[in-house]
Amino acid sequence: MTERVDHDVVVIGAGFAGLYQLIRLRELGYDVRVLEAGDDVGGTWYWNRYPGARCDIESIEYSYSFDEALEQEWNWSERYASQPEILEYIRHVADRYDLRRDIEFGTTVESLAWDDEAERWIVTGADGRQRSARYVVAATGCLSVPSRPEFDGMADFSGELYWTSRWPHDGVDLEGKRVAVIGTGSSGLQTITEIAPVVGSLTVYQRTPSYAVPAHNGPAAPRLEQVKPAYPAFREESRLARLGFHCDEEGAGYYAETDGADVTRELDRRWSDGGLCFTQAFRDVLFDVKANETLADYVRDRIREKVRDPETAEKLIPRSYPIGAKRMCVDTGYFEVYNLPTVSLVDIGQEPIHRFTERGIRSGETEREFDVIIMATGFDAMTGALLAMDVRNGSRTLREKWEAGPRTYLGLMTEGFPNLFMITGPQSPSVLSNMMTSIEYHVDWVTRALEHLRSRGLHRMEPDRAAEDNWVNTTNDIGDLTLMPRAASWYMGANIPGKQRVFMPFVGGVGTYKQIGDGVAVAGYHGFELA
Ligand code: NA7
Repeated sequence: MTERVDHDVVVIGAGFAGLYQLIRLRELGYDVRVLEAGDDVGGTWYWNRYPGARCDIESIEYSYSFDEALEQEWNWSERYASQPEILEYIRHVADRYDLRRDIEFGTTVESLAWDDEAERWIVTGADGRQRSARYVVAATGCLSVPSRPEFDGMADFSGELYWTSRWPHDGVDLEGKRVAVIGTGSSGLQTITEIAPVVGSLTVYQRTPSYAVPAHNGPAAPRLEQVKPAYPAFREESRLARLGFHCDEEGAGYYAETDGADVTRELDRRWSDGGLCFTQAFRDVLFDVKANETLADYVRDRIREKVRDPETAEKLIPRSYPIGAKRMCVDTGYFEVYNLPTVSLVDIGQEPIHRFTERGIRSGETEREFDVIIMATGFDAMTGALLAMDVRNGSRTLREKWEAGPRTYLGLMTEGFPNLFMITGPQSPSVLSNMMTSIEYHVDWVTRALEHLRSRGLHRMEPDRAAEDNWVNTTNDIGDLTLMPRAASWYMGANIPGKQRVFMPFVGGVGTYKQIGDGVAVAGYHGFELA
């Protein structure tokens, strides 16, 4: 029989969320164990090492705010940090707080079973080893389980096959090779832009074109100098902002109330600033079809300007969904890549992929030969990592409970599964926000809740059914007010065959969500049963 180790808290995942949770709980004297599938810290930034991988939230915002000394000492080199620099930052934090001694690497959690009598979770790893914990915090990430679409003949392909989300740690030599990329979301765009000048030839297989805004990346120094003297106040503004980072919300009016010249001026201004704040040009972009179309047309015109071949430009122009309803991309010369004589675009809509062959890919009537095929096909978002574990309380499983879509209260807990917390779970702003702001808020909320329980001699917490039902309805209702459900996006679960189509994130904004979450806590955890 294997020996079982008991802890106060087991945290699953050693990315930004898991590490911060460990720091907070350890300083309060909890016995915490972090279980991490990878061989080091970093989560998303540990796995996604593909060429060109980069954050599309600015470095001054996409970093921890809890440690003011760290905030002052760390100097980002670029406005948008690259994956290696973000990973270096996470490793620095792990060293600074000596975190690795409480983390077990190479440990994939397979199951979580609630022992109702002992009021503890039994956590079993893929290696069969068990731990028990009063509380479990799933810091498992929203985009951590790769989606791996199966094409006929995939196993027959004799060249190299890679997934951006599981890129080899020692890199891949692509120089001069014939390369195919399948997928044109953020990962695809970044990969394509980076490798295009290096490879011998590049063929991009596109199912749905993406809207992309230029990053205008550059040195971080000017922003750091501006922000550092008043960093705490800057962070507080981010916590109350709609997206969890600064987007000049006050400067944005309603499209319907703005005259034509001012519309163009505002779009030009945001376009030349660069980044995701372009979508915040007007308050009604996600509600008003006309406002949305105006932004979409603006981006379409920019694509036409950038791509020389009109036929290719038309293929690259998104038309089938509102701008912002799928995750916006931030690019650094993506569209211009198609002006290179070595790059070609295959529209899968016109020329469906039939199968992989020994030498390449057969689509439509054509077989193209490749040395390397790169899959940038995304993730089983938001629920994927939670449901990859067998989570059960007696005969009740989370998989069954969420069959028709996730059900949570505040995206933090789910009824029937006591003492199991989720960081950036479904029905919280998470993927619609600066993840760092959302992560820190959730970790602080969970920490405060555990302290609330401990100080009152309580040790069990669970949402009540009515509160959860209300929250699910609220999230759905707000989602339905927007144009977001009109896209077959991963926000809707639409990229995974068989997955229930439900709009998963809370679209009401980070600031509003914080007010609700704070209010619930202040009201003695209203909507939760504490025992
Ligand atoms: P995304 O945004 O989900 O992009 C995946 C891309 O792969 C997208 O263009 C998909 O087309 C395409 N795809 C997925 N499955 C297939 C199949 N079977 N055939 C052809 N094409 C396919 O993931 P990313 O990794 O790029 O970005 C994830 C997030 O990381 C990003 O939003 C940022 O938050 C950071 P589709 O659009 O579904 O038609």
